Parts: sequence; C-alpha cells; structure tokens
Amino acid sequence: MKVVFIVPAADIRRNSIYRMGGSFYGRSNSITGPLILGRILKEKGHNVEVYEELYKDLEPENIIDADVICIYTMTSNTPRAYQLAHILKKEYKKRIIIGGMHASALPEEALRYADQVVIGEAETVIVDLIEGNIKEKIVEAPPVQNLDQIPFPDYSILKTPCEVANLMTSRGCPFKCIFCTTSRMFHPYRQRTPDNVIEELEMYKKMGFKYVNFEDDNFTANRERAKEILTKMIQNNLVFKETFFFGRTDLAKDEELLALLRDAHLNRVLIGIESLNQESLDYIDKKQKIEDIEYCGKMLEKYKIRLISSIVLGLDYDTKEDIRKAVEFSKKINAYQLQPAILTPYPNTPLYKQFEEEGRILIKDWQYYDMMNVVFEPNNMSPWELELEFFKAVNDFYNFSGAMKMFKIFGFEAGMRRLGLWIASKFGKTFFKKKSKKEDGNIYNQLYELSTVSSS
Ligand code: B12
Ligand code: SF4
Repeated sequence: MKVVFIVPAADIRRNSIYRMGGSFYGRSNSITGPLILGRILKEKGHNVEVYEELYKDLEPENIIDADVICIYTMTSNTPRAYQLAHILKKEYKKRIIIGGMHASALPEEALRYADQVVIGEAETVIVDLIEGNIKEKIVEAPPVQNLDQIPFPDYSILKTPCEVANLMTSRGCPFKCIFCTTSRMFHPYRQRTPDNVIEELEMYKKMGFKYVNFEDDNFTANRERAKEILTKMIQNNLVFKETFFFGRTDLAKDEELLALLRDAHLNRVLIGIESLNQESLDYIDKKQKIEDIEYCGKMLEKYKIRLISSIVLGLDYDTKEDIRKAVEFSKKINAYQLQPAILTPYPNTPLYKQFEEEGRILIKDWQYYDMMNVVFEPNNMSPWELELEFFKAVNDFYNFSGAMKMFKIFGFEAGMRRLGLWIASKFGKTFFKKKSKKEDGNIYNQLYELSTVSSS
C-alpha cells in the first residue's frame, strides 16, 4: 500500500516571507513521529512518503495515488489538517487517519474529518491500523514501554527539506506545568539507554548531518544519564557542529554537566524562564526559583552555551511590568534568542480547564493557538494590550547592539544569525501594524474589538 504522512502548516506559515523569517530562527527539521511510524510500515513492505508543509508546498501528484493519508496534528495546524482531510476524503475518496498531539486531546472532533483517529503514541498499532485489522473509529494506543525497541526515524522517506536530524532520547517530563501538553501526551516519563541513543547518532553522522536537535522536553531531567550520553558522544567522535536541546534552569547546578554539554557541542538550549515573578512560577507549578534563573543565566554564559530564553506572556499574576522585566532580564544575561510565548490554553491541560470554567476562552479557532496570538481574557490587561506586549518584547529584545554583543561572545556565525533575527523582527512589526489597521476581521481586529468591548 502507498501511505502518505502529512505534517500540515497553518496558512500564515506557508507564506514565503514567513518561510524566509523562519529560516533565521531555526533550520528546517521534522516532526519525528511520522518518520518512525513510516519506517515501521516500510519494514512491513509498504511504500511510505512524508511531507512537512512548513518548508515546502504539497505537490498533489505525489498524494493522489496514495491508498491511505495519515495526518499529524498539533493544535495550531489543525484547521489546515481538517481542510486537507476534507478535500482528500470527499474529492479524492482517500482513506484518512488522523493522529498526533491535538487529535489525542480531542479525538471526537478529529473523527469528523477522518475514518479513524489514534490517541497517543502509534508505534504499536500503526501496522494493524493501516492493514485494516483494527476496526474501532477511535483507537487508544498504549505508551511504548521500552523506547529502545522503537526503530530509528527513516529520513529517506521525508520528501521535503531537512537540514537537522531530530532525536528523542526520552519521552515526557517528570514535571507537570499547568500549561504543558507534552508531559501529558507522552506519559509516563521514559528514557532510552545511552547506547541506543549513541547508535542513532552514529547513523546521523554517517548520513552527513551537521546539526542535530535533541527534541526531548527536558534532556537533562536525569543528569547522570545525560552525562553518560554526552561522554559517549565525545569518546565516539559524535560531536556535531551544533546540537540544540530543551532543558531547565536546574542543569546549571552541575558544572560537570555544563562542561560536557559544551564539549559535546550541545551549545544552544531553550529554557523556560517563564516569569521573574515567583507567584507566577508557583501558580504554573514550575518548581523553579528566581535565584535558579539568575544563576543559570550566568553559568550558561560562562560555558558559552547559547540560551533561548522562553518567557510566558499573560500569566494571571503577571502585569505588563513583569513581562517587560523578563525581557530586560533576558537581555541582561545575554540570552542569544528570546522566545516570547503568549500563554495558550491547549486542550487537555489544567490551564484549559481553568479558563473554560471561568469563561475566559475568547477564540476557539485553533489556528491561533500558536503562542503568538492571544486567545483568552488575561487577568491584568486586555487581550489587545497583551498582544501589543508580544510585539514590544520582540522589538525590545532584538536590536543592533544586542547582535553585536553576540558576535563578541559567541563568534561570527551566531552573530550573523542574530543579525538576521533582528531584521526578521522588523518585518514582523510592519506586518502587525498593517494587519491591525485593516478592518477585515483578522485576529488583531478581533482582539482589538474584544478588548474595547470588555473594557467599556
Ligand atoms: C520538532 C518540533 C517542532 C519543529 C518541526 C515542526 C514541523 N516540521 O512542522 C518546529 C521547530 C518547526 C516546530 C514548530 C512549531 N511547533 Co513544535 N514541536 C516540536 C517538538 C519539540 C518535537 C516533535 C516530535 O518530534 N515529537 C516526538 C515524536 C515521537 O512524537 P510525535 O511526532 O508527536 O509522534 C507520535 C504521536 O503524535 C503519534 N503520531 C504522530 N503523527 C501521527 C499521525 C498519525 C496518522 C497517527 C495515527 C499517529 C501519529 O505517533 C507518534 C509516535 O509515537 C514538539 C514537542 C514534542 N515532544 O512532541 C513540539 C510541539 C509539537 N510544537 C508545538 C508548537 C506550539 C509549535 C509552533 C506553533 C511553535 C511556534 N510558535 O512557532 C510551531 C508550529 C509549526 C507547524 N508545523 O505549524 C507544541 C504543540 C502544542 C499543541 N498542543 O499544539 C509542542 C507540543 C511543543 C510544546 N511543548 O508545546 N515544532
Ligand atoms: S518543565 Fe517543560 S516539559 Fe516539563 S512539564 Fe514543565 S513545561 Fe512541560
């Protein structure tokens, strides 16, 4: 059978200007689920192709001869996923299966557009599903117990650009912040053995990848295991030009770990700083202290590990001043990038439940659930004011002098990318200004109107 996996991208993300801006932020990569599921199916004799819409438009001729179309959903790409599913099912009579993060949270909704929907990790059910041996409309897939038994992602079936190999050394996270989807989707927290991870890295080295992303939600959750992986990477000459990872501020407490991260070139890390207001950190159950954040900033600079400072905008206890303080703080500690993430109540999280019960969810169009648009009624400001804070944060953080500093601390390539981000941030501001003036019912007009109604 020919099986095609599609990772859809929302309308705005398929725009060429957006694609150009995105290339400054990160290099093209992939959601690994479809590449793993694809390999399992290929090994059973099926012909599999994977398409990531984020980087290239879909070419219909590659899809219309498929027997089954499998669609990955995260919340913000869901309207596009449903649109594709509708067209392919109604006009081309294709069999449609939907899975991934959003479908796992709201399977009944996804089933309106699909023949079958899978909740959770699909490795153990995908073959029977495709071959028609599972008849249920909504299939609950159990979490994979031994991650070492999963085959490595197959990049030969990916038909769209990809410069970075994505690797998951663990699934889930031992923490449970109230807004987090992945710690709930990938539950319980499980880890691969270091040797199994090393084997996958050897494959990427042989394939010629220069960049790798460790996509674990929290790579350093188990510090001893992380150290073992890093040591083996160094010993086996598996150091890439740059390896990105997600971590928490607690990693800075261990200097042996920091040195290994630096030596294994895990030199770009996204950390949820979230807020510099302790009340907010406690409210989201982050289990993080302000002192941890400050210490972490210092230590990362000492070890020349570039920090992507992720801050959440719009927490119930935060005011505009708190947001601005977090931006200034990120500048002060020489963070390499800022990721201002507007608080987003993703389905199936305690935050979603809270806002739903309080009647504070304003926008239910999933395409705006991308952490760049306000979809709820904030506590300490209007939705419009919060949206303005997002653009202000980007504008205040990215400037020419900040980029020059990065040249000095991290060298030429890092400086050039940061310069690119500064230019891209200017485009974003112009786009926002243009859109907020147009009265065509776009999201910014909607937010402006909702804000003036609620404050009058
Ligand atoms: C890599 C990644 C990216 C990459 C690549 C994405 C791409 N090419 O489209 C980049 C950096 C570009 C990216 C961008 C974004 N991302 Co992202 N990303 C991830 C990340 C870190 C890893 C994904 C992954 O490989 N997972 C591991 C594999 C094993 O799991 P999986 O792919 O989900 O697959 C399993 C199941 O879902 C299921 N499955 C998957 N597909 C299918 C299909 C079928 C038919 C079936 C049956 C089953 C099935 O089985 C698989 C195997 O177990 C996840 C976090 C995470 N842990 O998942 C966030 C995540 C998915 N991203 C997220 C977000 C918000 C975004 C952005 C909106 C961020 C932004 N503001 O720009 C954009 C949107 C991009 C888009 N496509 O429109 C959120 C989504 C939250 C939600 N509920 O919607 C996540 C969960 C991060 C988070 N902690 O909040 N992302
Ligand atoms: S620490 Fe990060 S991955 Fe873990 S629960 Fe909190 S937000 Fe999710």
